[in-house]
Formats: sequence, structure tokens, C-alpha cells
Amino acid sequence: MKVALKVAGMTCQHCIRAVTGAIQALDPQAQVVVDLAAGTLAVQTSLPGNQVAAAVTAEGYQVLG
Ligand SMILES: [Cu+2]
Repeated sequence: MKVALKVAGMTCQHCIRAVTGAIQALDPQAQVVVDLAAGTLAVQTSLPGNQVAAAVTAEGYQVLG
């Protein structure tokens, strides 16, 4: 399934790695695309959206929707 989230606080390559790593810790097959300028996260994953959001939140970023 595809999960798309708007996320506040992602500003650099470190943020991309942190968010990607947190999601891939739960689903190693997940494909994560971050658009820093737009503040969006698109994930192709078997995880439900709320688990993706929880992983992002746990890294210190704010999920806006
Ligand atoms: Cu960063």
C-alpha cells in the first residue's frame, strides 16, 4: 500500500536517513521517498499508515496529516 504523509521538521539528508531508517526497521522492503521542499513523505510499504506515522513521530518529527 502507499502511505503519503505531510511531515514537519524534515530539513536535510540526516532527516531523510532517520525517517527512512525508522520505517525500514519495521518494514525492510519499504520504499521511502522524502520531498524536503514540500515536506512530504511517500512510502510504499506493507505497514498500515498509523504505524508509519508512529515511526516518524518517534524520530522527533511532527506528522501533520
Ligand atoms: Cu535533518
